[in-house]
Amino acid sequence: MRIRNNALRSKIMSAHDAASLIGHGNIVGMSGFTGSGYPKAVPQALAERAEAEHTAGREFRIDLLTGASTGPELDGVLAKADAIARRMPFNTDPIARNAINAGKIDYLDMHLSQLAPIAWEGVLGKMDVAVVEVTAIHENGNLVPSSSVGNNKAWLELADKVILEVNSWQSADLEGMHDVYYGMALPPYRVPIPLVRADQRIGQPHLRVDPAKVVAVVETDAPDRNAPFSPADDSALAIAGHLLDFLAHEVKMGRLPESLLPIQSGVGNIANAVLTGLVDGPFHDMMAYTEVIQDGMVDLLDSGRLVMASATAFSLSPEGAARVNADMARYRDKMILRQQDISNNPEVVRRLGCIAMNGMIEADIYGAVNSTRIMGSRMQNGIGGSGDFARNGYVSVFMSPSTAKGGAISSIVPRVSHVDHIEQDVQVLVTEQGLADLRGLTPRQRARTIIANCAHPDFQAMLLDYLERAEATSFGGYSPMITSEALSWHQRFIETGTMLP
Ligand code: 0RQ
Repeated sequence: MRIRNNALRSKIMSAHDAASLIGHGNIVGMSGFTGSGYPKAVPQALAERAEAEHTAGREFRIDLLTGASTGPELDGVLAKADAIARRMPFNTDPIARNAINAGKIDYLDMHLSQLAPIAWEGVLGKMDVAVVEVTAIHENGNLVPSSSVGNNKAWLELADKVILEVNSWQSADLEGMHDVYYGMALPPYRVPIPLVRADQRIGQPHLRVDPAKVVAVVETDAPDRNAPFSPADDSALAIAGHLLDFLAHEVKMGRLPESLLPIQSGVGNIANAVLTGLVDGPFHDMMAYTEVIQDGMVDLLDSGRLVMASATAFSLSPEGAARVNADMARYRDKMILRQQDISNNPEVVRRLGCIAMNGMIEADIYGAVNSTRIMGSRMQNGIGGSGDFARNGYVSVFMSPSTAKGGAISSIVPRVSHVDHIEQDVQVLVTEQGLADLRGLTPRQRARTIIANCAHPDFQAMLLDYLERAEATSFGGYSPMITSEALSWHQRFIETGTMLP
């Protein structure tokens, strides 16, 4: 039996009835991080309710806060029903993305470590309702978290009302994998987080909730819905190869131990190719201190090369989820899921010295990185955790194929069209063409290195020509720039569909 507390058992109701407890204009905190651990029934019932209200000529929209991206049964259905007024901190859902770019959803793209503290500060308004998926409820009312922890601790504490979804699809053996830390406070009462190793537990395996706040318990049996796994292409394999050579070189130079330092890795097929490459690499006794556990991370654990993965959520393909669920009792000893204000905490990332490895949309010749806005204006996903790790990591790596849209776009440009990561936060750039180690280089040296090592041959001469003319004519000589031309490649793409002349 998953719901073992009698008082909470008496609150079991349908998703439809639970959704009726959420009102128009409410600020709602929901669970969910990269397609795992999000509520699956109440958001769908809420979307139906919003549609009915709209048909009746009444307004119905909520402010929606989560951990990160969720699934089609949450962001997708609510965006389709035009039920989201304000959304934060991260989204990957295509329907919600279109609404964000059409100006129909007010979207706040935020560092994932910062949402819980900012919510605690009170600047976002009073949270009305939390809707949180859990694996089970204990006799004493403690909650066994599900496949993500995200911001659930904060939402359970901040919301006036709590709706719990108890999902029996989640493995009961998840119990014991989580580490929820109750020592966080706002300044001036903030104290050091006592976490000095990635494999350390500093909290407790359960979430607490005030039972008096729980207004509904909904039973579900539905899978997390993550994108299926796409195998690594040649470009991803080449990027992984360059990065693994770099790490081996750093070990040889004595700048990294043979076990490396705790790795952080984004999602997508490049990240997976890097993790798969590490399976065959020379490194051993590695640990991960990261946001998400993806398929490649599970391969790395199974290989024995990785001994512990600390994250806030799973981000597994359907096959990956089935594989981990079938063997959860074994994985429980090799994985720790923490709340995201710990998994992504700048203090901890800096202390542990994480190797941050993230994807990007584009970088400029000086190494500033755009992770979020296509052509400077169209939101793709969001900064996610990349900023939490990039600024505070021991080494900060950004990776991308050197071109996009079939070669029409160069990922290395004179000037990025939007800045997420300033040049000081970007130490290594990698494309399939090669790797640029930018540490210790001046802007002019960075530009030469990036153009030589990372740019696609179709764009290399154009970039060099721009740099040389900038060096000759720029207003200032520190990071030479032709202001009237800096974004001309983007403008050409917008007008003609290609950055090529
Ligand atoms: O668009 O699908 O319309 O063709 O951008 O690009 O190649 O699928 O790349 O999935 O690795 O995502 C930066 C978005 C890369 C991701 C980003 C277009 C391209 C495609 C996606 P289409 P790909 P990936 C840890 C840390 C921020 C969050 C983060 C991201 C689409 O890595 O969201 O790091 N990062 N989190 O065609 C125009 C370019 C382009 C371009 C790609 N230069 N110009 N369009 N595209 N490059 C993980 C978490 O936070 C959980």
